[in-house]
Amino acid sequence: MKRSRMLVVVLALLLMTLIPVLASAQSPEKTGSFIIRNRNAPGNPLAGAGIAKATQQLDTAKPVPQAALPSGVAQLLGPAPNTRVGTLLNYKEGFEQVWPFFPEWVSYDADGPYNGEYCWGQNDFISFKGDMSIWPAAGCWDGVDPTYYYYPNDTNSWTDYVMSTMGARKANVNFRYWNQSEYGWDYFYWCASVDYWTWYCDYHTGDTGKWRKGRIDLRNVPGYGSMLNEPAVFIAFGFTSDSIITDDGPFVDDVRFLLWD
Ligand SMILES: [Ca+2]
Ligand SMILES: [Ca+2]
Repeated sequence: MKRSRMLVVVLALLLMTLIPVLASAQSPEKTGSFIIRNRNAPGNPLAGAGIAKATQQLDTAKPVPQAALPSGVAQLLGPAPNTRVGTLLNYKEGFEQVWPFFPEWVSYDADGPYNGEYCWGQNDFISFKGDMSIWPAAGCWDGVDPTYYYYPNDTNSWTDYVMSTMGARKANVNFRYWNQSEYGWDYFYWCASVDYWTWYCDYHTGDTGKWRKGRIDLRNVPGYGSMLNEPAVFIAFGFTSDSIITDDGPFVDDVRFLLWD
């Protein structure tokens, strides 16, 4: 009897010493590429939680060879000199002023008022620079403050920016992001599209643990190729969550659009 009680005590002590070890274990995270077709169609199975699930299935699917990238204008012209900063466009958005503003930026809930109407909006919970950043549930009718709330379930929140890349030999979108989302189920996306229909995206799911650099290189968009010399290129930040378990989610700041001729 005494011995078994001792065993329980020893086991309990062992568990208590393990708790900090488990707590300090690195949170999982993952990035990758994903193509979203017909993002905003009503009833699109790839909307909201559907996109999250499809992304998860993609991760377990066999790798499919990507189509050969079309030879971009940039390849013909060779590397652009890197000494001039954004000769065609040098637009920096730190979300310190009123945002979003039309017509360049839109922010919206892709499934409308279903499950509440949330979209990207400004917040001062955390920021990379200045006081403000954007967060996918801070805007629109049901928007909340990330100081007090996690992102909602079934989020399908997007913000799109449109610009021309005509005459550009090089075009980058650089930004900073900080994400803490349910690993494997809730996804932060950064995407580019030339038709507002098919979106070529990179994603992050899990915990960055810090601010991280993100980039869209429009000379070489994964799965598409060059988006240079297009009258309209759409850039999107998106966030989708499934129907259970929430967290802090993604914050985006210090977005810089740079186009060189
Ligand atoms: Ca800021
Ligand atoms: Ca979730």
